[in-house]
Amino acid sequence: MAKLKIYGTPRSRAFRVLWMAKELGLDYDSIPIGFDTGETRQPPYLAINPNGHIPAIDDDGFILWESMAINLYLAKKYGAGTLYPTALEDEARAWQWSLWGMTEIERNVLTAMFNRAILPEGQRNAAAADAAERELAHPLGVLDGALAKAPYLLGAAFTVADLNVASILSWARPARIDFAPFPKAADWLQRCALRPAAKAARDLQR
Ligand SMILES: N[C@@H](CCC(=O)N[C@@H](CS)C(=O)NCC(=O)O)C(=O)O
Repeated sequence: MAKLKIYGTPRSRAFRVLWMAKELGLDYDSIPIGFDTGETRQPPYLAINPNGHIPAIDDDGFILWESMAINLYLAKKYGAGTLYPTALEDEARAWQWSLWGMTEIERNVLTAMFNRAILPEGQRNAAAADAAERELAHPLGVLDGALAKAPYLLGAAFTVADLNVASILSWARPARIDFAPFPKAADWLQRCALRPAAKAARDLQR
């Protein structure tokens, strides 16, 4: 059986998959394709992900792209009963939170991060960042409400649902999103970020 390959530099959404691989203790090869080098648009990589985006994985010949789908797959294959829930309803809620992170949170966190931290100062749009942060108030309130009821999104234990949402929200710090109105979400995000596997994945970014 060939070793799992994870495509994408750790300083990209591949971070999410590397965090999952670390949580699961997987043995993998990292292929640190960059998003700013043109490699994602070259034929060898387009054969892996025709969208030209990272991350993607090759799990013994099985190719998969889209960060949330990859993490749900890896968690189910290698972490059933721990990182991946066994009850049908909990599995559905893991999908719910993962899709929610991508559709309700990701774009606005990214907009705030680019306009507050990534773009050269002269190209930043402070109004766009502020508008994105205002848009985030409602979904972050939803997250805070869920975490007022239980320590983690599916209940007592950290699962793929937490990893997927927290990995998207790992951009909230450089985006300087104010979490003061969302104390439960802030506490949860910190607990997720302090996990040894999260730290190990962050170390790959240095
Ligand atoms: N929805 C995709 C988005 C992937 C994506 O846009 N990745 C960026 C890097 S974080 C990328 O590949 N950019 C380079 C490009 O589009 O050529 C996912 O979550 O996997």
